[in-house]
Amino acid sequence: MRIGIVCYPTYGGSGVLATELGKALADKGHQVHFITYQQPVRLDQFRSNIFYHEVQVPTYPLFDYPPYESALSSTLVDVALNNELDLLHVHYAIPHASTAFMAKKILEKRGKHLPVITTLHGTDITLVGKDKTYAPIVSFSINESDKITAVSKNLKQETLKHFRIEKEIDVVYNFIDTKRFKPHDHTTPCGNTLAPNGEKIVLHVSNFRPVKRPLDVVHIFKKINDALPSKLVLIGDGPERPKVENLCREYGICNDIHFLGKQEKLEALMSCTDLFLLPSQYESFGLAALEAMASEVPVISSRVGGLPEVNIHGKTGFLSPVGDIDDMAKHAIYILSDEDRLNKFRHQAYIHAQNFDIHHIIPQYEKLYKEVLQNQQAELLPE
Ligand code: GMT
Repeated sequence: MRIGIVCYPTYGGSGVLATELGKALADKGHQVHFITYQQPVRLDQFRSNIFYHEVQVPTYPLFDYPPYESALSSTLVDVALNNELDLLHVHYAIPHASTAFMAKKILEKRGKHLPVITTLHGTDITLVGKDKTYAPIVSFSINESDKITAVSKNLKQETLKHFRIEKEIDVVYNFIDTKRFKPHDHTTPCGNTLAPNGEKIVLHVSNFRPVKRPLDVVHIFKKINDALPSKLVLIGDGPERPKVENLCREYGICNDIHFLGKQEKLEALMSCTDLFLLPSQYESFGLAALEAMASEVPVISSRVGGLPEVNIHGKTGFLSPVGDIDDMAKHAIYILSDEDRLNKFRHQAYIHAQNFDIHHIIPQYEKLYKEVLQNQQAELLPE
């Protein structure tokens, strides 16, 4: 198949997922065309069957807001025609689903039918999408998609709760490449560098937006650090980071915290970690938690959104109410304070993560693609 993929090219989970999906489809022989405003972060090296089309957004003195959606729609039309795309798979509803709809309509006028699959990722529904500024276009463009998928059962329910959706939503879970994110390797040098005296290493990875509650991470770590020798590794960057740094200073624990900023080779760092913290206000799924679990790292998270579908309480880690720092710290100390217990949680996290192996999930997307193409052929046949 010739597949167009539209996503945010930045460090967010939806862009990561879309890029990994495209790479896996290309490895299976599909021709994959990424259409984004910059090269997706995980599209970092040459691979056959992958093409990248940059969306150019011309500016003009009249524009306070350059019309990105128009530029994207026009690029989609151009790429679809010139590369004979069979379908378009857009990730994150805003503005990708509505721009895809516009492109589809333009293409219809030119005699080309281009089915659109929309994958909902999270805040495109739960935060931004349901804001009344965007809600009408979100619900319209979701309903106009030929297939809709959500990355967890919870996100499907949230979508049905907030929007009048007239179509079936298929749940297709996020996935990980278990060859890339794999078990703890005690010989990796990063452990020695980050924790030279054998301290336990606690990790948090996010874009440091308020929804991730990164301040809770520091509060939880302070309690862990009071109980046992430990280091906190923070990966990512975003608006809450200055507050996080201030809190470390207030607590006087900056020497035990490593701010590593944005990192591309996450797997190397995850593999030398002992525990992953994700105390978010909401997560439709929590891809970073799954990557940690596949690396044999147990997870302490909030009990919210799709996290209970990923992190199994008492097995792969623990879940606590949002903001319950004491409970999260208690669970973290429980896991970290006993080596046998830690190893048991590690193993259970690893085993559960295998359910989300890329090889189980890619065929589910391929099946949906085949369905939309068959439906389209059936619609085009004369009665
Ligand atoms: O919605 C966002 O926060 C952005 C989005 C992203 O691009 O990172 O994250 C969402 O999609 C990820 C991939 O499907 C999920 O793993 C995240 O849980 C989800 N984030 C939220 O729901 C807050």
